[in-house]
Amino acid sequence: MSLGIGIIGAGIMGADHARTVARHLPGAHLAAISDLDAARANKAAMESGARKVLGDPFAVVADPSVDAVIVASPDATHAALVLACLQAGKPVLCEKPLAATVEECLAIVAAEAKLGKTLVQVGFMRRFDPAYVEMKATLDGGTLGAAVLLHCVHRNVSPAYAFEPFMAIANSAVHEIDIARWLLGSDYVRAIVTRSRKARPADPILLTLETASGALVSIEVFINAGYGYDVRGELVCEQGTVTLAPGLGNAIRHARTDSFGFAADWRPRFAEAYRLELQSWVRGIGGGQYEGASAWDGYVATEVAIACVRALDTGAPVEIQLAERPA
Ligand code: ISE
Repeated sequence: MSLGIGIIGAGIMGADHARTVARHLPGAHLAAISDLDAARANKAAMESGARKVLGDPFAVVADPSVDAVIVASPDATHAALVLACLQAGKPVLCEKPLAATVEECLAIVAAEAKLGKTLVQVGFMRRFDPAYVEMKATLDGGTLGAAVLLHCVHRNVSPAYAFEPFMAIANSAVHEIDIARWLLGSDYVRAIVTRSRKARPADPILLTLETASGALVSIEVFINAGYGYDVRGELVCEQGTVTLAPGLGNAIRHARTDSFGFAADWRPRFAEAYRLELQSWVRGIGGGQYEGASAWDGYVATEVAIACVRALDTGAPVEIQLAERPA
Protein backbone atom coordinates (compact mmCIF):
# COMPACT_ATOMS: atom_id res chain seq x y z
CA MET A 1 0.00 0.00 0.00
CA SER A 2 1.31 3.45 -0.91
CA LEU A 3 2.10 5.78 2.01
CA GLY A 4 0.09 9.03 1.96
CA ILE A 5 2.35 11.97 2.79
CA GLY A 6 1.04 15.38 3.81
CA ILE A 7 3.29 18.43 3.46
CA ILE A 8 2.74 21.56 5.52
CA GLY A 9 4.33 24.59 3.89
CA ALA A 10 4.88 25.00 0.15
CA GLY A 11 7.81 27.41 0.36
CA ILE A 12 11.36 26.63 -0.77
CA MET A 13 11.69 23.37 1.14
CA GLY A 14 8.03 22.28 1.12
CA ALA A 15 7.92 22.52 -2.69
CA ASP A 16 11.30 20.79 -2.95
CA HIS A 17 10.15 17.89 -0.74
CA ALA A 18 6.92 17.66 -2.78
CA ARG A 19 9.00 17.14 -5.94
CA THR A 20 11.16 14.55 -4.18
CA VAL A 21 8.07 12.62 -3.02
CA ALA A 22 6.68 12.66 -6.57
CA ARG A 23 9.92 11.65 -8.29
CA HIS A 24 11.94 9.56 -5.87
CA LEU A 25 9.62 7.79 -3.43
CA PRO A 26 8.00 4.90 -5.31
CA GLY A 27 6.28 3.59 -2.15
CA ALA A 28 4.60 6.91 -1.33
CA HIS A 29 2.40 9.61 -2.81
CA LEU A 30 1.57 13.18 -1.92
CA ALA A 31 -1.86 12.99 -0.31
CA ALA A 32 -2.15 16.65 0.68
CA ILE A 33 -0.27 19.93 0.80
CA SER A 34 -1.06 23.17 2.59
CA ASP A 35 0.24 26.71 2.67
CA LEU A 36 -1.22 29.97 3.91
CA ASP A 37 -0.55 31.26 0.40
CA ALA A 38 -3.11 29.30 -1.68
CA ALA A 39 -1.43 30.11 -5.00
CA ARG A 40 1.86 28.72 -3.76
CA ALA A 41 0.16 25.54 -2.45
CA ASN A 42 -1.68 25.07 -5.76
CA LYS A 43 1.52 25.51 -7.77
CA ALA A 44 3.38 22.90 -5.68
CA ALA A 45 0.37 20.56 -5.91
CA MET A 46 0.26 20.88 -9.72
CA GLU A 47 3.98 20.18 -10.01
CA SER A 48 3.91 17.14 -7.76
CA GLY A 49 0.47 15.64 -8.27
CA ALA A 50 -0.74 16.26 -4.70
CA ARG A 51 -4.25 14.87 -4.32
CA LYS A 52 -5.57 17.65 -2.04
CA VAL A 53 -4.75 21.25 -1.27
CA LEU A 54 -5.79 22.33 2.21
CA GLY A 55 -5.73 25.77 3.79
CA ASP A 56 -5.40 24.74 7.42
CA PRO A 57 -2.12 23.02 8.34
CA PHE A 58 -3.81 21.12 11.18
CA ALA A 59 -6.30 19.70 8.63
CA VAL A 60 -3.30 18.03 6.93
CA VAL A 61 -2.40 16.30 10.20
CA ALA A 62 -6.03 15.22 10.79
CA ASP A 63 -6.76 14.12 7.21
CA PRO A 64 -7.43 10.35 7.08
CA SER A 65 -5.62 10.04 3.73
CA VAL A 66 -2.41 11.39 5.34
CA ASP A 67 -0.32 8.66 6.99
CA ALA A 68 2.80 10.76 7.68
CA VAL A 69 3.59 14.47 7.70
CA ILE A 70 6.45 16.69 6.56
CA VAL A 71 6.57 20.04 8.38
CA ALA A 72 8.25 22.68 6.22
CA SER A 73 6.51 25.81 7.49
CA PRO A 74 8.30 28.72 9.24
CA ASP A 75 10.39 27.78 12.30
CA ALA A 76 8.04 29.34 14.85
CA THR A 77 5.15 27.09 13.73
CA HIS A 78 7.02 23.78 14.08
CA ALA A 79 6.29 22.93 17.72
CA ALA A 80 2.48 23.08 17.56
CA LEU A 81 2.41 21.07 14.33
CA VAL A 82 4.81 18.37 15.55
CA LEU A 83 2.84 18.05 18.81
CA ALA A 84 -0.38 17.68 16.76
CA CYS A 85 1.27 14.86 14.76
CA LEU A 86 2.28 13.12 17.98
CA GLN A 87 -1.26 13.46 19.29
CA ALA A 88 -2.60 11.95 16.07
CA GLY A 89 0.01 9.15 16.29
CA LYS A 90 1.45 10.09 12.86
CA PRO A 91 5.16 9.99 11.94
CA VAL A 92 6.53 13.46 11.26
CA LEU A 93 9.64 14.70 9.49
CA CYS A 94 10.14 18.24 10.76
CA GLU A 95 12.46 20.61 8.94
CA LYS A 96 15.21 22.04 11.11
CA PRO A 97 15.15 23.53 13.65
CA LEU A 98 12.81 21.17 15.53
CA ALA A 99 11.34 24.20 17.28
CA ALA A 100 12.23 27.79 17.95
CA THR A 101 12.66 27.51 21.73
CA VAL A 102 14.25 25.04 24.13
CA GLU A 103 10.95 24.70 26.03
CA GLU A 104 9.08 23.73 22.87
CA CYS A 105 11.76 21.18 21.92
CA LEU A 106 11.59 19.63 25.38
CA ALA A 107 7.77 19.47 25.20
CA ILE A 108 8.13 17.48 21.96
CA VAL A 109 10.77 15.18 23.46
CA ALA A 110 8.53 14.57 26.52
CA ALA A 111 5.37 13.98 24.43
CA GLU A 112 7.16 11.44 22.25
CA ALA A 113 8.70 9.69 25.28
CA LYS A 114 5.23 9.45 26.83
CA LEU A 115 3.93 7.75 23.68
CA GLY A 116 6.73 5.22 24.02
CA LYS A 117 7.48 5.11 20.30
CA THR A 118 9.58 7.11 17.90
CA LEU A 119 7.55 9.26 15.54
CA VAL A 120 9.76 12.34 15.07
CA GLN A 121 12.68 12.80 12.68
CA VAL A 122 14.35 16.19 12.26
CA GLY A 123 15.41 17.33 8.79
CA PHE A 124 19.14 17.59 9.37
CA MET A 125 19.75 16.33 5.84
CA ARG A 126 23.54 16.67 6.00
CA ARG A 127 23.60 13.39 7.94
CA PHE A 128 22.66 11.79 4.58
CA ASP A 129 25.05 13.79 2.40
CA PRO A 130 27.54 11.34 0.85
CA ALA A 131 30.50 13.69 1.51
CA TYR A 132 29.79 13.99 5.25
CA VAL A 133 28.98 10.28 5.47
CA GLU A 134 32.39 9.54 3.90
CA MET A 135 34.09 11.97 6.29
CA LYS A 136 32.54 10.14 9.24
CA ALA A 137 33.45 6.72 7.84
CA THR A 138 37.08 7.88 7.45
CA LEU A 139 37.17 9.17 11.03
CA ASP A 140 35.53 6.05 12.43
CA GLY A 141 37.91 3.88 10.36
CA GLY A 142 40.64 5.06 12.74
CA THR A 143 43.64 5.48 10.38
CA LEU A 144 43.76 9.24 10.95
CA GLY A 145 43.62 8.96 14.73
CA ALA A 146 41.35 11.03 16.95
CA ALA A 147 39.64 14.21 15.74
CA VAL A 148 41.06 17.39 17.23
CA LEU A 149 39.38 20.13 15.15
CA LEU A 150 36.55 20.57 12.69
CA HIS A 151 36.60 23.77 10.61
CA CYS A 152 33.28 24.67 9.00
CA VAL A 153 32.27 27.42 6.59
CA HIS A 154 28.61 28.14 5.75
CA ARG A 155 28.01 30.94 3.27
CA ASN A 156 24.79 31.92 1.51
CA VAL A 157 24.35 34.36 -1.36
CA SER A 158 21.78 36.33 0.65
CA PRO A 159 19.11 35.60 3.24
CA ALA A 160 16.52 33.16 1.91
CA TYR A 161 13.75 34.39 4.21
CA ALA A 162 12.82 37.59 6.01
CA PHE A 163 15.98 37.36 8.02
CA GLU A 164 16.72 38.35 11.58
CA PRO A 165 20.34 38.29 12.78
CA PHE A 166 19.83 35.47 15.32
CA MET A 167 18.69 33.25 12.43
CA ALA A 168 22.24 33.15 11.08
CA ILE A 169 22.87 30.91 14.09
CA ALA A 170 19.44 29.38 14.83
CA ASN A 171 18.48 28.66 11.21
CA SER A 172 21.82 28.29 9.37
CA ALA A 173 24.74 27.45 11.70
CA VAL A 174 22.39 24.98 13.42
CA HIS A 175 23.29 22.63 10.54
CA GLU A 176 26.97 22.67 11.54
CA ILE A 177 26.05 22.43 15.22
CA ASP A 178 24.24 19.18 14.44
CA ILE A 179 26.61 17.71 11.87
CA ALA A 180 29.73 18.33 13.98
CA ARG A 181 28.12 16.66 17.02
CA TRP A 182 27.11 13.72 14.80
CA LEU A 183 30.57 13.46 13.22
CA LEU A 184 32.52 13.76 16.44
CA GLY A 185 30.07 11.75 18.56
CA SER A 186 30.37 14.15 21.47
CA ASP A 187 28.20 16.85 23.04
CA TYR A 188 29.32 20.46 23.46
CA VAL A 189 30.40 22.00 26.73
CA ARG A 190 31.30 25.61 25.85
CA ALA A 191 30.70 28.26 23.16
CA ILE A 192 32.48 31.48 22.25
CA VAL A 193 30.83 33.56 19.53
CA THR A 194 31.99 36.78 17.89
CA ARG A 195 30.88 38.87 14.95
CA SER A 196 32.81 40.92 12.47
CA ARG A 197 32.04 44.59 13.03
CA LYS A 198 33.38 45.37 9.63
CA ALA A 199 30.97 43.64 7.30
CA ARG A 200 27.27 43.80 6.45
CA PRO A 201 24.54 44.05 9.09
CA ALA A 202 24.59 40.75 10.93
CA ASP A 203 27.48 38.67 9.70
CA PRO A 204 29.95 37.00 9.27
CA ILE A 205 29.78 35.38 12.68
CA LEU A 206 32.41 33.05 14.12
CA LEU A 207 31.43 30.29 16.54
CA THR A 208 33.96 28.25 18.47
CA LEU A 209 32.53 25.24 20.24
CA GLU A 210 34.35 22.86 22.55
CA THR A 211 33.17 19.26 22.83
CA ALA A 212 33.18 17.06 25.92
CA SER A 213 35.77 14.91 24.12
CA GLY A 214 38.08 17.94 23.94
CA ALA A 215 37.82 18.67 20.21
CA LEU A 216 37.18 22.17 18.86
CA VAL A 217 34.64 23.10 16.19
CA SER A 218 34.97 26.41 14.34
CA ILE A 219 31.99 27.66 12.32
CA GLU A 220 31.99 30.70 10.08
CA VAL A 221 28.46 31.64 9.08
CA PHE A 222 28.09 34.34 6.45
CA ILE A 223 24.57 34.76 5.11
CA ASN A 224 25.32 37.74 2.88
CA ALA A 225 28.39 36.35 1.14
CA GLY A 226 27.04 37.24 -2.30
CA TYR A 227 29.15 35.05 -4.57
CA GLY A 228 27.50 31.64 -4.12
CA TYR A 229 26.30 28.94 -1.75
CA ASP A 230 29.49 27.61 -0.21
CA VAL A 231 29.67 24.95 2.48
CA ARG A 232 33.09 23.71 3.54
CA GLY A 233 34.42 21.37 6.14
CA GLU A 234 37.87 20.22 7.14
CA LEU A 235 38.27 17.62 9.83
CA VAL A 236 41.70 17.72 11.44
CA CYS A 237 42.80 14.53 13.19
CA GLU A 238 45.98 13.51 15.01
CA GLN A 239 47.46 11.95 11.88
CA GLY A 240 45.76 13.61 8.91
CA THR A 241 42.78 15.54 7.63
CA VAL A 242 39.60 14.99 5.61
CA THR A 243 38.20 17.85 3.53
CA LEU A 244 34.79 18.04 1.83
CA ALA A 245 35.12 18.51 -1.94
CA PRO A 246 34.49 22.17 -2.79
CA GLY A 247 31.69 23.59 -4.93
CA LEU A 248 29.51 21.70 -7.36
CA GLY A 249 30.50 19.43 -10.20
CA ASN A 250 33.90 19.09 -11.84
CA ALA A 251 36.72 21.58 -11.74
CA ILE A 252 37.53 23.34 -15.02
CA ARG A 253 41.03 24.50 -15.95
CA HIS A 254 41.10 27.15 -18.61
CA ALA A 255 43.07 30.31 -19.44
CA ARG A 256 45.54 29.72 -16.60
CA THR A 257 42.66 29.38 -14.09
CA ASP A 258 41.29 26.43 -12.13
CA SER A 259 37.60 26.91 -11.34
CA PHE A 260 34.45 25.19 -10.16
CA GLY A 261 30.85 26.37 -9.84
CA PHE A 262 28.72 27.37 -6.86
CA ALA A 263 24.94 27.06 -6.66
CA ALA A 264 22.71 30.02 -5.81
CA ASP A 265 21.29 28.20 -2.77
CA TRP A 266 21.56 24.95 -0.86
CA ARG A 267 19.20 22.79 -2.91
CA PRO A 268 21.61 21.70 -5.67
CA ARG A 269 24.44 21.14 -3.15
CA PHE A 270 22.28 18.91 -0.95
CA ALA A 271 19.87 17.42 -3.55
CA GLU A 272 21.13 13.91 -3.00
CA ALA A 273 21.06 14.32 0.78
CA TYR A 274 17.39 15.38 0.65
CA ARG A 275 16.49 12.43 -1.55
CA LEU A 276 18.33 9.93 0.65
CA GLU A 277 16.84 11.53 3.76
CA LEU A 278 13.24 11.12 2.54
CA GLN A 279 13.87 7.60 1.27
CA SER A 280 15.35 6.61 4.61
CA TRP A 281 12.44 8.25 6.48
CA VAL A 282 9.86 6.27 4.48
CA ARG A 283 11.80 3.04 5.13
CA GLY A 284 11.91 4.02 8.81
CA ILE A 285 8.14 4.46 8.92
CA GLY A 286 7.77 0.95 7.49
CA GLY A 287 10.23 -0.60 9.92
CA GLY A 288 9.80 1.68 12.95
CA GLN A 289 13.56 2.45 13.04
CA TYR A 290 14.82 5.85 11.88
CA GLU A 291 18.37 6.68 10.75
CA GLY A 292 17.94 10.45 10.83
CA ALA A 293 18.16 12.97 13.66
CA SER A 294 15.82 12.29 16.58
CA ALA A 295 13.69 14.71 18.60
CA TRP A 296 16.49 14.67 21.19
CA ASP A 297 19.06 15.63 18.53
CA GLY A 298 16.71 18.44 17.50
CA TYR A 299 16.46 19.64 21.09
CA VAL A 300 20.26 19.57 21.53
CA ALA A 301 20.80 21.58 18.33
CA THR A 302 18.34 24.27 19.44
CA GLU A 303 19.73 24.37 22.99
CA VAL A 304 23.27 24.86 21.62
CA ALA A 305 22.14 27.41 18.99
CA ILE A 306 20.38 29.48 21.64
CA ALA A 307 23.45 29.29 23.89
CA CYS A 308 25.48 30.58 20.92
CA VAL A 309 23.07 33.49 20.39
CA ARG A 310 23.54 34.31 24.09
CA ALA A 311 27.31 34.10 23.73
CA LEU A 312 27.13 36.52 20.79
CA ASP A 313 24.84 38.94 22.62
CA THR A 314 26.88 38.99 25.84
CA GLY A 315 30.34 38.68 24.31
CA ALA A 316 31.19 36.14 27.03
CA PRO A 317 31.84 32.38 26.75
CA VAL A 318 28.75 30.34 27.59
CA GLU A 319 28.81 26.94 29.33
CA ILE A 320 26.39 24.53 27.69
CA GLN A 321 24.23 22.40 29.91
CA LEU A 322 21.74 19.94 28.49
CA ALA A 323 18.44 18.95 30.10
CA GLU A 324 18.03 15.46 31.48
CA ARG A 325 17.09 13.04 28.73
CA PRO A 326 13.82 11.19 29.41
CA ALA A 327 14.34 7.44 29.85
C1 ISE B 1 18.23 27.28 5.13
O1 ISE B 1 17.09 27.34 5.93
C2 ISE B 1 18.76 25.90 5.13
O2 ISE B 1 18.35 25.05 5.85
C3 ISE B 1 19.97 25.72 4.33
O3 ISE B 1 20.40 24.40 4.35
C4 ISE B 1 21.03 26.61 4.89
O4 ISE B 1 22.23 26.48 4.19
C5 ISE B 1 20.59 28.06 4.86
O5 ISE B 1 21.60 28.86 5.43
C6 ISE B 1 19.30 28.22 5.65
O6 ISE B 1 18.85 29.55 5.56
